[in-house]
Amino acid sequence: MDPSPFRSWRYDRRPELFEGGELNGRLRDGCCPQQHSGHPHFPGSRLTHNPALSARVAEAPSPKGFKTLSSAFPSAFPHALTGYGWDEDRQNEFTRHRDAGLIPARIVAVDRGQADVITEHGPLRADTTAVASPDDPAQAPCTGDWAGLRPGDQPAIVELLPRRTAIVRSSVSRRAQGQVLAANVDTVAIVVSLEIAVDLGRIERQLALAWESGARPVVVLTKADQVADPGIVETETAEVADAAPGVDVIAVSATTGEGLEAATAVLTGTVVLIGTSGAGKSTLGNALLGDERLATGAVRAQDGKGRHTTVRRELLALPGGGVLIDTPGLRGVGLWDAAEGLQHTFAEIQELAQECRFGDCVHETEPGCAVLAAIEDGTLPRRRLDSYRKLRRENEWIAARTDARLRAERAGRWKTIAKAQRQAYKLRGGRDR
Ligand SMILES: Nc1nc2c(ncn2[C@@H]2O[C@H](COP(=O)(O)OP(=O)(O)OP(=O)(O)O)[C@@H](O)[C@H]2O)c(=O)[nH]1
Ligand SMILES: [Mg+2]
Ligand SMILES: [Zn+2]
Repeated sequence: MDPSPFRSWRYDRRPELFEGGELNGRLRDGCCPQQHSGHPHFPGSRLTHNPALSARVAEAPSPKGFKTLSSAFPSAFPHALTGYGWDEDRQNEFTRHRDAGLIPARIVAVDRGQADVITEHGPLRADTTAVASPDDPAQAPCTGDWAGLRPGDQPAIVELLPRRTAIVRSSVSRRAQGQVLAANVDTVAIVVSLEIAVDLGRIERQLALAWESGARPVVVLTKADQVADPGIVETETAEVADAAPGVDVIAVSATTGEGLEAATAVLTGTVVLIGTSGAGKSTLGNALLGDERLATGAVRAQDGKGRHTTVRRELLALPGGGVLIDTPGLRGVGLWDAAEGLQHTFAEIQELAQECRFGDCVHETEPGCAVLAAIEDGTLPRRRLDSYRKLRRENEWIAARTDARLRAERAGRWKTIAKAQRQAYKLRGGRDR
């Protein structure tokens, strides 16, 4: 066995490669073979990699089989909404709605029965009653959705176009349901503050969610100016990069401007900012927008936590193309059917597992286990395997819970049918044998 097949993923710690200009240059040179097309990718400036291994992962189909998106919105397609991600496929998809008198609209923000949307005639507020989905929040209109809007005195959204990607987490309610955080996203920026100790497990959880969505994750470490020693920023970036194979990890400071050029280069298409309250999402958003459009708020002095300043998801056009979705701070992120997302998140463990002697190895005590051997020789941190196990267990638990609910619902339906049959039988005088 190759002594450390996943060493290839390790972050290149050379500080000179960490400058935005260098990163930009490398990206333009085509070091990233996928050109940020929604696949895992390997910008030459940040990761040293084993080409064979990278190619295998890079060629993996997008999680969930979602159609992958182009890195920037196609500018050649002439349409008033091109800057918002409208493209030729969408245009073709929309023909029948256009014939029915509808116009395309992208949902900017949703609140009780209404949505702010952007259309070819500019921004509008529209009714969403026709597309409400009280029983399944995952089907309800969401920021980033493309919709068919009936124009007029009382504009109304009457159709939702199929989503190409969707970030889904399990809802906080007791019913096991998926909740969509944002739709039709190309890049998920996982925003993490360097001001407080970095929680790798939480980043891995968000990476699983992001990969599962079909979009491309990027980790942005904010407030680099708050870390006194630049060496620490470098070490933390390297640590996070080790926990995020195939993902760009960029340290930024909205105060000094450090890393913002690099961030702009990789945050392309429809970008959603996710992370805990106070991580600096809206501040980063303002830096990318070049304008103080988003409200920001101070964090608590004692623990560095935010005060949930952003209260609704909102979509804004970025000056260099693409759009930005800012979101309220996540209190917790429950996984939702994220099996494939977990495989991407723990890609090096999947690679190692292929070398295990037994196909069904669970990497606990089996002889010839390549995963345990990697832990033994120090190339795989034990924490990674523990984190993978924990998240996989959680994912299986939520999946089982969902199945149980579906089974119960089905049983409920059968009960209703059986009851109706019994009533019909009674009406016929009990002679139906
Ligand atoms: N020094 C420094 N402070 C920052 C930086 N980025 C954000 N902050 C501060 O961190 C605090 C929280 O920033 P926000 O942008 O409001 O955080 P958020 O993630 O949007 O928080 P919620 O909207 O509550 O989810 C604010 O006081 C910002 O000024 C940075 O790069 N450097
Ligand atoms: Mg905010
Ligand atoms: Zn094994």
